[in-house]
Amino acid sequence: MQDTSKNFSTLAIHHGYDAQQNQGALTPPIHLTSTFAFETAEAGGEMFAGERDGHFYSRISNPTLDILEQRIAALEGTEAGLALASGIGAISSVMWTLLSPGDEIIADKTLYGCTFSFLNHGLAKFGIKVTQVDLSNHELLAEAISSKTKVVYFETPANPNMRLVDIEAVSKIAHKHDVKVVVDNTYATPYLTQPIKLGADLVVHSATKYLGGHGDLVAGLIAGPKEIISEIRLYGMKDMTGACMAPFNAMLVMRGMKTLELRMDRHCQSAMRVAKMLEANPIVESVCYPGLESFEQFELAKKQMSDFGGMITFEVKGGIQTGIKMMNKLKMIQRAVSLGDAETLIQHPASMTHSTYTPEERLEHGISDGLIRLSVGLEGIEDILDDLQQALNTLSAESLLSSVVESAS
Ligand code: 7XF
Repeated sequence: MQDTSKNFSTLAIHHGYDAQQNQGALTPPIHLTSTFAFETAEAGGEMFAGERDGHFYSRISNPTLDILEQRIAALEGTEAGLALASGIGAISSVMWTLLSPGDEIIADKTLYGCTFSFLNHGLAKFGIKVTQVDLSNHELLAEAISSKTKVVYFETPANPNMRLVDIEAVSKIAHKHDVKVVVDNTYATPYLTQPIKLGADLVVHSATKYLGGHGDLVAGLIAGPKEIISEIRLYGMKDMTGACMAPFNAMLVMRGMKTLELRMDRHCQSAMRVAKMLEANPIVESVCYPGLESFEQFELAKKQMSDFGGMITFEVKGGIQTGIKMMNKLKMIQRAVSLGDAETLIQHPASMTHSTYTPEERLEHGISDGLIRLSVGLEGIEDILDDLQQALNTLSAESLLSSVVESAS
């Protein structure tokens, strides 16, 4: 449970670890072991029967992961956590635990590409009905819920188009029908939004992103009530996906989380500057950033997020062909998927992260082909702005030139 007497960073740095219990080692040891020796054969049997606490195999639990699990629970303000091999490992372990054939899941209209794929091509194949609705329309949600609905699932902000979902309002509706609410909190992180405090039941993360923060690992985390986390650990993760996290990665994620607050403050500050610069540029058609007054859900963003994050999407005039040209002119900013790293990353969702959707599906799910996604990194803000500006300037010069040529011919 969250220790409310402690500041966010204090929890991220200290929670769940006592150096004096570990020969004074300031940072937690990495328990590189697949199995654990039992004191007696009876003790082993009791652990397997769930009658005695302790670690017995690292696909189920490990002391290094245990600290990370306590930390994510503390940061999300809930009882328990679970560390997994990837974000998709976390999402799939949750779903295999909460859903059975014949059940229904309602997901938001816009989801990260492989989550969309897991739901529609994975769960659906096993007799689970997947319905995607725009969860910012609460009437649509109420209409979609049936007696078979077990889970409501969404990302907020959503990858890639930044749409927000009102966690409090959706949780109220879902709970009236005894439906569990699972929120992918990857974009906001617990530093900006704590879904469980707003009524959600479970939080999932791609810890590959802001929590790890350095682009050097793939990892997933889940947080929620002890009882559900235990079920996910002993069924979804242990038997269904086997997607356990490696102890070395747990150490890297914990190292990243120590500076989450500092990094997020910088990501937010820089993203706001970038969003304003883009909005003011005549070659830019539209910008989506929750901190802009022009953002359609600006009021909800202010209510639900303590700051507005490091992710921006935008479109340039001339559509994606011009957008691709612009991406190729960048000198420092890296053309890469993933997000939340120190490096500023740019990518084209339609051909990259969301290419698991058909073009028709992308249209239906609000993912425009012209969209460009920017993960604003931690470099000097002037250098980020300069790189974007020089790339946009080349487009302006080219379009000016082509209009001169057109008018002369
Ligand atoms: O399994 P992963 O650790 O890669 O996490 C999956 C995942 C889950 N939820 C959200 C909101 C995500 O953004 C992701 C991964 N997204 C990356 C991206 O959008 O760039 C993946 C690169 S293909």
